[in-house]
Amino acid sequence: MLPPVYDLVLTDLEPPSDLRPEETFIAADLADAAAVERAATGIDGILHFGGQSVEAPWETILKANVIGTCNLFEAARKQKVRRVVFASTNHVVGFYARSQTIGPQVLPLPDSRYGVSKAFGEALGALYAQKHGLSVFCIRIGNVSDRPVDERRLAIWLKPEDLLSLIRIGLEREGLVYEVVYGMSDNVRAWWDNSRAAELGYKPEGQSEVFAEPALAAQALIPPDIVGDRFQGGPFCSEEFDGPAGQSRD
Ligand code: 15L
Repeated sequence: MLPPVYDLVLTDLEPPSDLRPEETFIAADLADAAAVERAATGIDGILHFGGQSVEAPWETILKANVIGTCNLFEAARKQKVRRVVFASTNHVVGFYARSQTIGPQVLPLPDSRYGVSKAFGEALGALYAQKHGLSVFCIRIGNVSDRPVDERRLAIWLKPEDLLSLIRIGLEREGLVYEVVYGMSDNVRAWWDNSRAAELGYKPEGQSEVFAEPALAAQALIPPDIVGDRFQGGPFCSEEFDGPAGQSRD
């Protein structure tokens, strides 16, 4: 939990059941530009974690993650919000092979319509940072959970406390214009070079290797996935896959 230095205004379609007395809630659909702008009024920094967070039909992705993210950045510009932390995803680069180590500057290779929409959000953030002076911090989140639950998650796990550290960098780091970092803990099996995050002050405390034994035991019970096991995005790559199975950029 963030220390109480922020007044939190939460927004979603429905109020959360665990809303605290000190938090304010404003109902808003991301696809409703006027509602999003109302929610952004008087706000210093936005954590954009809303929208569709897994694969879905185009119609859903378009409304929640494309139109919704446009509305979000436009509301931030009009209301002079200084900072946006954008929850991006590892699925922007899901079709890189697990044998590769990639940094944030590689070409996007999305593994899903969802991944494409997050690549769009990152690009939109760059536009608003360069053209309109917002500070935009994109976190390509791996998997946030109490513990990594399978072999893939040993590489991409993000301890919740480490996500908070990254969010604080996005909200508080001086001079930040536009950055993309990976949202992962201190994982020895990582596929990502997160040195830029370290330069910005990120010191992850979680170590996925502590959970290697149960995660690998759980993996042993999962049927092999000829495509998903080869690529970083896992099952997001194999879902609807009908290309040549050996194709990759490595
Ligand atoms: C994501 O982007 C999803 O939001 C999350 O639910 C997980 O599926 C995660 O990726 C993952 O790759 O494990």
